[in-house]
This record gives sequence, structure tokens and C-alpha cells, in this order.
Amino acid sequence: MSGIEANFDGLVGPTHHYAGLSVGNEASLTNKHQYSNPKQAALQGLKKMKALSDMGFIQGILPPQPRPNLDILRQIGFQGSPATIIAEAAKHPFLLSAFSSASSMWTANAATVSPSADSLDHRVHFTVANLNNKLHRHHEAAITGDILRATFNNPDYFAHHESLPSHSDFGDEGAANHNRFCAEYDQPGIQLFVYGRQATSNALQPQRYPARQTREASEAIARLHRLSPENTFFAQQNPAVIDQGVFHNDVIAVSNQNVFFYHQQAFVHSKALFADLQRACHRLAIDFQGIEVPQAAVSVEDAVASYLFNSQLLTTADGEMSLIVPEECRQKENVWAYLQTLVESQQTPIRAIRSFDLRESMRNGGGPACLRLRVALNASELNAVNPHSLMTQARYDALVTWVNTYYRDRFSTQDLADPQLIDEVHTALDALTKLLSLGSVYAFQR
Ligand code: SUG
Repeated sequence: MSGIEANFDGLVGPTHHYAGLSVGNEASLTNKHQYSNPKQAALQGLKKMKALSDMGFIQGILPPQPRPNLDILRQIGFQGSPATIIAEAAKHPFLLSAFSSASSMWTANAATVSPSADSLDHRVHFTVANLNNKLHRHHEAAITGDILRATFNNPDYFAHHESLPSHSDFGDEGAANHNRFCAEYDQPGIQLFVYGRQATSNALQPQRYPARQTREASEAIARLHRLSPENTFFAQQNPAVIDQGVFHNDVIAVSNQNVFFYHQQAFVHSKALFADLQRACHRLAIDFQGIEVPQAAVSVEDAVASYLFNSQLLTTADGEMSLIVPEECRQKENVWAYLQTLVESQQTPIRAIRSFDLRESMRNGGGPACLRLRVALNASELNAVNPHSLMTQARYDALVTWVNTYYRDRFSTQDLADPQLIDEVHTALDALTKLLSLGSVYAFQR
């Protein structure tokens, strides 16, 4: 085996709801206060995981986090029994929503991961994202770290780093702003970190929406992961596209092995960037191939509405590539026409398109690529992963039963005040950690 890329998807949590918490994320703001369906959301995610596993890919599962987060509600002064804390917090709906968000489902933001082939110490490195740009996401970091340590639990192979200092100058959103190019997954590659702004310079920044990732954060991760400077690049996302709703780079670009699929307006200084990448890839015998989607074919607005680039670009057993896109791409005529032409042209390795209905997650701005954390592994590293975190037919069946047992099928922000909810969530998560053999990863279990 020449190394694989596993996808670890976040299982949607039982409190999945639409609260309009993410300024800069158009879908989150548009769907504020709509009813959600947590059961359907979780089942849609599981269906994608199972389909990829059936296609022969290694598919992992990362569990949701306990919500509402009582610890943080206590930290901001709510006191008493869980029921009292929730009743008091419900008088501040924004706070209760933020600390009940199921946002950890988008595991592309859980951490940045560097494969062992790129690291000086030959271990797979994980740095948990601090997500400090959003109140409802910054409290994911600690539990995400515990979950990753329980899933990749062998220090001979896996190095886990705490999240970066929780200050906006070190804003870090994880793998959603990180790309890697390689010939084979277990061979040295080129890592490309994409940032939205440089904290030490006001020169180029979006005006309307926040730039969540800083260059300083990306540089810190490259140091922590012990990457070789000559194989590591930092590029700025075009601030104009952030202002149009591209809040993470994975909303406008996706990479796999030697291929980079991106929008014409994705980056500043594109020409220089691509010349650098070409040169560096050539040095490592990577046949770099950029597929630039012109604005004339798919506008940034259409890219944001369809989530064309929030797709998963995967190498199939025959060495060709498939693009896993959200159903919304099929519904946008010009996007779907572009994809048909791309495949039919046979000019690129992309030979098949598969669409998935992920509507529940999409309505909060989370497409196929947001839901997964990529981890490139060699055979020994894959062996060291908690085997119960990997998708099989039996695990899929057990997880579907688990969702059907514990999840509600209609949920609004009002339901967050329900005093039963927290027990319901804890009972569900306790059963889940047994199913995934993760041990007591949650504080409420210890
Ligand atoms: O951080 N939405 C998430 C979506 C994350 C998508 N991830 C990637 N692109 N990788 C976010 O904006 C919405 C929550 C709400 O409004 O209820 C939210 O957090």
C-alpha cells in the first residue's frame, strides 16, 4: 500500500440548529431561526460516509460534543443545577445558542493535519484549531483535542498540539485553509497554507466580513509540524471573495495529490503563487496540475451558492479522480454544465461527479468538504488508528439505529431551553462513545 488519505467526518450532533451565528457565512445568516431536523442531518452525513466507504475509501467518524456546554455557561456566571443554568441562559438566546451549537460537525475546522512524510520527526501532526473568530466555535478546541487524542492514540505515530493562543492575531480555522500536493500520499509533499489577513500588516484585508485565518497562525502551525520551509508556502486569499461569503479557503479551492481545483479569483498574486507551486512540485517529481475555473463560467456568487469548491476530490482505485459535490451544484444550471464539460473533456484527471444531499448542513454553510478532516496515513499509521472509529457496514447500521433512537426530527432555537435536552444529549453521547470504543472522552463521563 502506498499510503492513503482517510476522511474523518464529524457526526452531526443532536442540537443541530440554525441560529445565524456566523457573520461572513451567507447560508448561516440566511437560514437564521428556520426549523432544523437534527435526525435527518446526522443521517445525511452518515449516508455520505457510508457511500465513500463503499467506494473503497477509508472513512472515519468523529463524535459530536456535549451541548449545551454547561462548563462555559458556568464560566460566564450562570449558577445552580443544570436545569437552572439553562433556564437562566435561555433569557439570553444568543448565548444559549452559541454554547449549544453543533458546529463541531464541520471537522475541516477541527485541526490542521500534516502527514508524517512531510515532518522532520516522521510523525503525523495535529494542531487543534482555536476557531477564535466565532463565539460559538471557540469552545470546540479543548474537546476536539480530547477526541483526536482518543482516535489517534499512539505517540509513536501521532503528535498532538494544543490550539494556538486564543487571540485574533492567531486566528486559526484548521484544515479548511490548508492544501497539500503530493505524488503519493505517503511521499513528501508541498503544503500550502492560505490565510485571510496578516496580523502585523493592515495592507490587504476584507472590508465587509472577517478574515478568520491569519498568516501568523499558519506560520506557527508549520513550525509546530516541523515542516521543511522549502516545501511550505503561504498564500493570501483574495479579500474581495471573503467579502462575497468565502469565509474559508475550502469554499473556493480544493486539492488532491497533484491536482488543484480553484476559482480564478481565489488568491491574490495568483501568477507568482502558481509559478512557485509549479517549481516546488517539479522538485519533488509532482506533476502539478491546476484547474482554474473562470469567473465567466462560474461566478464567485455561484460558487458560494452551489458550494462547487467545497467538494471532495478523491483518487479512485483506477487512479482517476472523482468529485463529490453537494446536490446544490446540480441545481445551478451553469455549475452543473461546467462540471459536465469538465468530465467530458477528459483533459483533467476528474472523470466522475457524485452529488449528495447534505441540505441540513448546507443550510448552515457546511458542504461535503466542511464535514471531513483529511488524514494521510501510511499502513502502520492506519493500523494505529482506533479501529472502532472507522466505517464498516456493521458500524453504519449501529450508528443509524443510534441516531434514530436519540435524535429529534424537528428543532428550533426555542427547544434549546428544554430542560430535558441536556440529559437526552448526554445519554446519546455516552452510548456513542461505547459504540466507537473511545473511552470517557467527555468530562460529564468522568
Ligand atoms: O464556521 N457554520 C460554520 C460552517 C463551517 C464550514 N466549514 C468549512 N468551510 N470548512 C462556520 O461558519 C453556522 C452556525 C449557525 O449559524 O447556527 C456555522 O457555524
